[in-house]
Amino acid sequence: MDKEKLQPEAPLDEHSKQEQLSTFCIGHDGEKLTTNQGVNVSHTDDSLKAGVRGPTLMEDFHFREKMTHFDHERIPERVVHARGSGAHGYFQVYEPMADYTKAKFLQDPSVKTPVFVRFSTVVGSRGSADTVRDVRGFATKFYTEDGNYDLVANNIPIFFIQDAIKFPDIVHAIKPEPHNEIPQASAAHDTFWDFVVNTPEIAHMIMWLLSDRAVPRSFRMMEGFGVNTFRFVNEQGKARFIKLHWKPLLGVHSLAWDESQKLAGKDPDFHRRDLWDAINKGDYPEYELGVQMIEEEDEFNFDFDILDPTKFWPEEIVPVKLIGKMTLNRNVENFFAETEQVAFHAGHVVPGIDFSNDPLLQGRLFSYLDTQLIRLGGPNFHEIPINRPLASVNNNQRDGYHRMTIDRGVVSYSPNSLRDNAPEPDTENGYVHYTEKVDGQKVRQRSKRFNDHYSQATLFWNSMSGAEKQHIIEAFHFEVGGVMDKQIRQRVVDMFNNVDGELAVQIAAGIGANAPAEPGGSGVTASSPAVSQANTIMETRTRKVAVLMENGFNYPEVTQVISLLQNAGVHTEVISKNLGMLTSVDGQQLEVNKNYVSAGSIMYDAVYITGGRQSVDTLMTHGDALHFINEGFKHAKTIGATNEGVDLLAISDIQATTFLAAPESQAQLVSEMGVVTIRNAADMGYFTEEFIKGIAMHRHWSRQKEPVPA
Ligand code: HDE
Repeated sequence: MDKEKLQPEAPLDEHSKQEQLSTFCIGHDGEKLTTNQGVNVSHTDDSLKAGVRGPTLMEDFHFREKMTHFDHERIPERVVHARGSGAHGYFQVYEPMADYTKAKFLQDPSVKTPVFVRFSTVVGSRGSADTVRDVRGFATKFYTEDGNYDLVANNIPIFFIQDAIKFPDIVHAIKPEPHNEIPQASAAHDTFWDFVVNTPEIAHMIMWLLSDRAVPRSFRMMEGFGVNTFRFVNEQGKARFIKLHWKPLLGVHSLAWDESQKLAGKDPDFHRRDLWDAINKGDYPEYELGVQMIEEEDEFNFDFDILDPTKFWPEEIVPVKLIGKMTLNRNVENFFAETEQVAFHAGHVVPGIDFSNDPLLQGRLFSYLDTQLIRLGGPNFHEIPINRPLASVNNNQRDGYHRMTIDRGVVSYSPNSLRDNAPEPDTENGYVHYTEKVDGQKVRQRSKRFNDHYSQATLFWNSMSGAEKQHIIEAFHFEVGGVMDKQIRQRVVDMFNNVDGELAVQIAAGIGANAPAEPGGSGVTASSPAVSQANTIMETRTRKVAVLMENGFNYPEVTQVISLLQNAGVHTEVISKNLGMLTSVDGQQLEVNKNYVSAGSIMYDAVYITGGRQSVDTLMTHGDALHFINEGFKHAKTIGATNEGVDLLAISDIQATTFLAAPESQAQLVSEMGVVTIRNAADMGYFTEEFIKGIAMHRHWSRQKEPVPA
């Protein structure tokens, strides 16, 4: 009898998926051009014609094939999360998790389980900009020895709605309006806010969506949240409710809203490029996997329903246990083959991970498979290389569009005797659904325990720093400012008065609406410090500094600063009016990385102006250099200048609101809200140390930036 396996079983390691993928890779180097039938082609620049000016002939099979293939090159983009960026890596658990789950990839700290991650925006089309205000997707496929496990997460821990049946409605409301397909990748329009004011359960998610979380600095600097409640089940069959989280080692950081809008024009691929470049440089993004666990018997011991996806479990109440780390260390070979064709599914689980009755999750379980059938053209998408498990696949499923496997033998049914009943169910290690007791009437209703829509929205608001609150208010002004219907605008104010009275007053002021008649609020006074980005990890590693200079710069000065920055893991780029080489006072040369036309302060975390009389005198005549400084200051970035470089800050608009080192000061460092200057100094050590501290703080939101134009 035929007992061959479809895939050989080999010990799984970090490289297993790469090895499997490489069997499908083709380079074409040094090869002759052929048709898809392998026939060599002699000429591809002219079609076959009847006479040099005559009509093209149907007989030209090369032309027909080339054109037909081209005509069919596109597949439907994802209905949501269309724009994405992928990367490979591996995951390692810190210690065996057997007490909680039997999932094999969570047992052995020496095993590196291969993973593929796809980050995405939700609303925009495939070609939309990366930096728009939106939720970010953070989907991870673990190729485990027990089969594929997908953790299909977002960078916000809760969701817009409580029941998946509302998903088509919310997506229709937020997508561009159907009559004119405006606006692209934006919630700032009538249909979305019309849906909002008619859907109280959305209030909490709107608070997160209008917060800094929705404009991340980098995919490398955002959290991931599985959102839905799942279960861990151990070998003894004991289950616990869980929520899974990714925690970036670089902390959680965001762009300024003005910056993200400008980046959408200057570099629409900002996040994609950032991820790609970081991996190429060896700055591998790392995230710890965290789990929150609730015992089954504690299911009803919280003042929120643990199955309600519009609620998070505050870390202060349910601590996050960090159980492993993921490292992304390899870019894709081919975007379409990997990032576009990867198919995630919230229902791809392995033994040890199980579902809950969260009504949003239940609906997701249907949607993901269904959407892949249309997007990837049939039921065999699991055979596409990026989707193939490393565990062997054996079953009696057959045929269908694009079937790759050649199933041997005559048996494709069970039970059978012709093949000893193979492939046979694995009664020992096969997946067994958790035996949860379910009892109820068939009803189209929602639990009353899901009815509190404002308490956690207030909790979130209470947890924000002053700057974060200000950003939320400004985001309301922008988003609701884009709504034409004045009634809807007024209803937004009234709705968010349920969250916080002062918030509602502030929203009203910016959108031409009336402040609420009655002071509002939900009565919640508690906060959850863990959700504020003011309390995140502050890091310098992988940050980017723009160094502004021209001919006649001070070589020892700038090279000392650059090398000290590099030691702290900070990258630098030299920006000047023109590309090419710049010559220092003492005849040394440095290459320019970008000119003002191709770069902008928005692409960097900090700006540094180095000394050298001639260099700074030239910079002082460049409006672009002054704009660079004003804009960087406005976006609360760290700004540093040494020696003559301080003169440039002194004629920029920032001098009105900040202290700078005075011309006569002798090597005295002045550091104020992220503006770091020193004059008459030869050693840059002290300056750079302070400059690095400023960069580590990410942004200096509390500085006085209102009067500075940019
Ligand atoms: Fe998704 N979601 N979703 N979603 N989702 C899709 O599947 C859906 C939800 C998430 O990079 C679709 O392959 C329903 C929550 C990510 O390929 C679709 C509901 C969370 C991605 C779908 C939700 C997510 C998707 C579209 C219940 C965070 C991108 C294309 C209301 C935990 C995966 C596709 C990738 C993609 C349905 C809610 C995350 C249509 C019905 C909650 C990261 O199947």
